[in-house]
Amino acid sequence: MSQDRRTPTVVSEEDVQSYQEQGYYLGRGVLTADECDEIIARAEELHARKDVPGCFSAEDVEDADGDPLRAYPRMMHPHRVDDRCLHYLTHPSVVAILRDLLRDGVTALQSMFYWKPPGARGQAYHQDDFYLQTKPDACIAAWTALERIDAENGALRVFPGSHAEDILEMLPTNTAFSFTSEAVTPPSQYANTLVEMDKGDVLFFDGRLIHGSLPNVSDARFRRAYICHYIPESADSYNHGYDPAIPLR
Ligand SMILES: O=C(O)CCC(=O)C(=O)O
Repeated sequence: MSQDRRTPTVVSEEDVQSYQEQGYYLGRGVLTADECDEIIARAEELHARKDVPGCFSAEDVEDADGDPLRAYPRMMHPHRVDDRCLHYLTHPSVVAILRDLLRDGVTALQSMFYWKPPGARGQAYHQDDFYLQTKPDACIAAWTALERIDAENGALRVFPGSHAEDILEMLPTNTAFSFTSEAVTPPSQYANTLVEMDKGDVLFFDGRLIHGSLPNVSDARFRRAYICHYIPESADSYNHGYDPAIPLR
């Protein structure tokens, strides 16, 4: 964890301490309903234009073969093709909380939009820094609920305190339940907790926190989320496959 170089401005000292101990902080009502609706509208436009490079093809969407995630694949880095998605990656309310939790400046590395339509599989347990490889301190996720999210439509499960672990081995997992094919086995001392969220809530979590998501078992509810990753300004190294990085100070 970084030295305490900054005094928190929007998050209480208790909440910063809890983030350091538990590995996550749930910010309630960080974005307004209108802001969430704007992100969804931008995603709908990109999806209609099939205009997020490398994410999905017209054939996938038109010939989904019963897989809701082929019709509605996650979109990677929409901020690179859409100015409003860039705005939300760098949203002042989100960045202020990130700075408080990290007690450092931040650099944005990634945005993703998940539709998670009815019937979609979840994502198996993992640690984000398996991918982002941030050192010496972890990256941080800002995971925004764009609508009500609960056990039925595929909420996140996190293992409080598990960010104390190093990066764990990823092993093959059951792809009937997860759209990713590898997972970590959470050490037995950690219990998981379901994170229910309302529209506009943002879950901030440490890149070493073990987490994953449930399948969406609802009949008709999507579970749309805007998911962004950042690294501390003081990071010595990270996976440069995520460049170009956007320093936010
Ligand atoms: O939103 C989800 O279903 C899982 C997302 C996740 O675990 C991640 O982005 O690291």
